[in-house]
Amino acid sequence: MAHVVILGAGTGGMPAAYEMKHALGAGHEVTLISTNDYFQFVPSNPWLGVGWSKREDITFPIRPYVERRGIKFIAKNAEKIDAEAQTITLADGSSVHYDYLMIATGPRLAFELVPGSDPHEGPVQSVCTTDHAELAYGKYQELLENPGPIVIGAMAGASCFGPAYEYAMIVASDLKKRGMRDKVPSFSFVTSEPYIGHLGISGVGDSTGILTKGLEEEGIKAYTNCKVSKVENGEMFITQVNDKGETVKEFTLPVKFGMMIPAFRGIPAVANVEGLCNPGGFVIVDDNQRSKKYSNIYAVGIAIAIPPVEATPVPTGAPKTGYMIESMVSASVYNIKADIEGRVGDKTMGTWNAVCFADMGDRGAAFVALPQIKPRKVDIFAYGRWVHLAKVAFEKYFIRKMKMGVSEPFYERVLFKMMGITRLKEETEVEQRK
Ligand code: FAD
Ligand code: DCQ
Repeated sequence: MAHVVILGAGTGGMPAAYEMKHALGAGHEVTLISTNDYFQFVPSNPWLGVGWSKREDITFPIRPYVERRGIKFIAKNAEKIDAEAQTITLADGSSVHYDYLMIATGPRLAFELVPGSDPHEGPVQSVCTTDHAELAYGKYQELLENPGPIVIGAMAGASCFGPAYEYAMIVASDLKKRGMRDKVPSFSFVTSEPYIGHLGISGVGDSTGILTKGLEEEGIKAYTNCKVSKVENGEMFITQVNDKGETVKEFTLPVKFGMMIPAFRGIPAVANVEGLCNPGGFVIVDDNQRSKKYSNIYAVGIAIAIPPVEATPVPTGAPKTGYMIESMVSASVYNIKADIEGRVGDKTMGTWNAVCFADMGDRGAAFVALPQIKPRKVDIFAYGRWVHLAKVAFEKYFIRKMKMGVSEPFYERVLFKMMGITRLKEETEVEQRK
């Protein structure tokens, strides 16, 4: 009997636990370990940051749902992984032995790279977690009482740009609804991207045109190729570079309320494993999601190292979006099962299709970028009210799916296949990844 441990119960880990248990059945043991005892639907966190959603709308307790499916659940932070001994030490000093480990620990938010940018320290907030988004909402309410300049955007080294645009647009939309847009003296969008709509993937469809127009219509002034060096006494210190990376301007922007997506790094317990990770603490995996160093460790989601789509003047990374993560999960589950069953050489790879919904207020943007690196077979950026409605529906659908304990229902597979999007290479062209 093999024991598979899935570390991290987020967008990757939660469906991974269900899929792994479903694949292995009663003959093997699956344990899910995660810091918090609740699941959060991360893509909806920006909504909490303006009070459009509440914690209870997008979170639920993990234990009853996974236990019903025969998965063991431990709500504790993993402090250390001993890859040689195959054990994980938890926050209370207890340890868990694994035969296979799937790492799905997501990002560590690297606020320390920009002094003064920690949401607990100053005006710059985060919407990356439910806790942070609630804190941001508190600060936003203070802004509504006493309006001042707003700065939203993404730090140097960020890879997840969608939520920066989302949050800028929903804050603008909320201010308008409250009749307060004109009380805000300045509203800026400061990003490390070389141009608006780059999104860490060299743009997709007309993302540049649509997002540039969207920011303009909301009266948000955009600054690209920017590196924020610190936030101090209500000022954001910014260095702007040209396409060669040479400094062209150093300036400050006043900020009463801000939200900047930080650079991500790997979480400490994973980053500290000898030979497992790149310098950023992201797990180095092969085409089959397996660690290049430890053959019984797999990794999915933000926790893995993927190269940037292109080098940019201010460093940026490539995003890892939901569908791509689910494709990594399906591939890992397949490969772990094949390995447990001794089917040597039987392995598969995820398609890593970049498909995403982003909400922009009463409208939204959806993109499909296959593959992530140009030239692409599919390159669509769609904008409209239907995307806003689709994202709202997707949140309900995903949360329901995570309670029911299914990872990719039949109709979902059919629907995606109609759009030419699949999770595993057998079902589509391998070179989509290449
Ligand atoms: P996470 O979902 O972050 O899960 C990691 C889990 O590991 C967490 O539960 C965490 O508590 C746990 N963990 C961490 N450290 C430990 C430890 N030491 N021990 C035990 N457990 C640990 N993608 C889209 O496709 N569409 C979107 O609209 C979208 N919106 C996004 C909005 C925001 C604000 C952000 C930040 C990202 C968004 N993404 C979106 C990108 C991506 O889909 C999400 O970041 C996604 O949650 C990443 O999944 P993950 O499983 O890698 O990590
Ligand atoms: O898992 C997903 C997820 O949560 C992390 C999202 O965040 C909201 C997503 O957007 C997945 C799978 C998605 C993708 C949802 C399907 C988008 C389909 C877009 C079709 C566009 C055609 C132009």
